[in-house]
Amino acid sequence: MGNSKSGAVSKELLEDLKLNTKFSETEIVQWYENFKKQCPTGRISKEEFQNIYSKFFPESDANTYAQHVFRSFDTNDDGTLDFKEYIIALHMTSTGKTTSKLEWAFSLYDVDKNGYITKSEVSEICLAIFKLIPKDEVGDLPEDENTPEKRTDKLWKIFQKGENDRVAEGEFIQVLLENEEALHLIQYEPSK
Ligand SMILES: [Ca+2]
Ligand SMILES: [Ca+2]
Repeated sequence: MGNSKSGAVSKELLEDLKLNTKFSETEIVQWYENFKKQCPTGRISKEEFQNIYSKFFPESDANTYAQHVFRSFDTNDDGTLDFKEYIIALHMTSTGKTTSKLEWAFSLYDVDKNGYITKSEVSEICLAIFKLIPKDEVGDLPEDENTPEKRTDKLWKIFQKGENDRVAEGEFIQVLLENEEALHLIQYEPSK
């Protein structure tokens, strides 16, 4: 018999994804077919990911932010996104419950993946976010968050941390669950 349908998603992976996301079998199979069509090698490189991502932000420079998003999705650190990483990412960022989204946000901000967020990591992501915001929208931002530095300071103050302190994942999630403003500051929501 063998594995004649090598193009199909394996049973183990399907079970795994059904368990770890709220997607149905039909959805996963459908996404897998699309994924294989767009990406016959079964893996998305960082460059391909940046290209795809940039299409959503034609008026700004999404490259730096896309690199960070890619890093946060590439959970096994091999420099490519496979189908599992892609689906889990999709689940966490679009349809996941708030906590899963915040877990993802934590991994986005934890640039060196050491389990803690420092102020310089917040500053790095804020810089990337600012490149993502179209120029005409930057002018509409409140005075105390209209530069990457101000935004970083404002966020860091909400976490009640000193310059050289760091934030652990549990703390990060708890603060964001309790603070609407922090939730707004950690991300860029396109206004249109
Ligand atoms: Ca990977
Ligand atoms: Ca870190």
